[in-house]
Amino acid sequence: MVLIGGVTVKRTCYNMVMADNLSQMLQPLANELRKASRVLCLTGAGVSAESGVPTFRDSGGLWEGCRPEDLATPEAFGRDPEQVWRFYRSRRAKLLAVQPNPAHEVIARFESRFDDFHLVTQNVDGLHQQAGSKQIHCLHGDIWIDRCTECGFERRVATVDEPMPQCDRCGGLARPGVVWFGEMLPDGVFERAVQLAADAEVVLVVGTSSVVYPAASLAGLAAQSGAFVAEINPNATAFSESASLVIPVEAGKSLPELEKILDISTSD
Ligand code: BV8
Ligand code: ZN
Repeated sequence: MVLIGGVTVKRTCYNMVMADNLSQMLQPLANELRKASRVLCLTGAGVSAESGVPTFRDSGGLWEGCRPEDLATPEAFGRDPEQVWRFYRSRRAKLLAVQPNPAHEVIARFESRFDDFHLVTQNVDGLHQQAGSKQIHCLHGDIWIDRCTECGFERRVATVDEPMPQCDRCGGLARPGVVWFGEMLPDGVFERAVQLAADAEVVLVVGTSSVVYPAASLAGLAAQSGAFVAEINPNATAFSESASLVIPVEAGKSLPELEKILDISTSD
């Protein structure tokens, strides 16, 4: 059974639930947030979708027509660095033309609304940082970092000019500063995220298909630790049945509405 917007429905009719209004669906989440100090937001590519950034697995997504193993693994880079850089350069070029959307902006403002708010993101696009999020933990790195494959030297870039960037320090070939499949996550980041998930009172899981591990284990850990876990995603995911509440509405619509509800109650 899945609780959607306060209505318990069998999973089979998940997509048929027509919520009479978004505000009513969000009430249980708003009630939990009003009482909470420790709030965690876990995001994936879907939070950037309304900025015009393609997700990975939706139709028209980044993986459509290609295999992650051919573009997002150390082996792929070793085999054909030129092809991998073409993939990342085209993503950087798209990102230069987009802005954070209202979902990123609400999440950034939540930092000052709750005593202890943290954002853990799988995204590498930098849009949360552009929207002002500071309490941010990046599980999969940053697409705007070039990291030398020889000496490890890192530099932040803001343009897309060099086809195969060379290290400023040793001239070695650079790679994008992201975590590829089969690679460990940056030291300590996941461990910190586990602690935040275990301690959180309320967790918002926004815009992720919950298929990539270990990131996808965080929402379940929070639920098992007693947190109220709300999933904000127009589609069912691998986590939906474990959520305390599912809001089947885009993040760019549901998060501003949630903030409005919380503002009303604080102004009462
Ligand atoms: C690891 C960065 C330990 C780069 C990414 C065999 C060998 C080795 C490892 C494994 C193995 N088998 C499994 C694994 C683990 C593997 C894994 O999980 N594989 C999966 C495919 C099964 N994980 C790893 O390898 C990780 N490392 O395990 O290290 C280790 C090491 C060695 C050996 C053993 C263990 C590293 C994984 C990191 C991969 N890097 N990206 C880059 O960006 O190019 S993955 C990439 O996909 C993202 O970073 C993200 O993490 C992941 C999932 O994507 P999502 O963000 O969820 O996006 P998606 O498109 O899937 O979904 C979007 C969602 O948004 C949808 O649900 C949609 O409905 C929703 N949506 C759309 N619009 C909206 C919306 N929601 C709200 N509002 C909207 N408007
Ligand atoms: Zn170097």
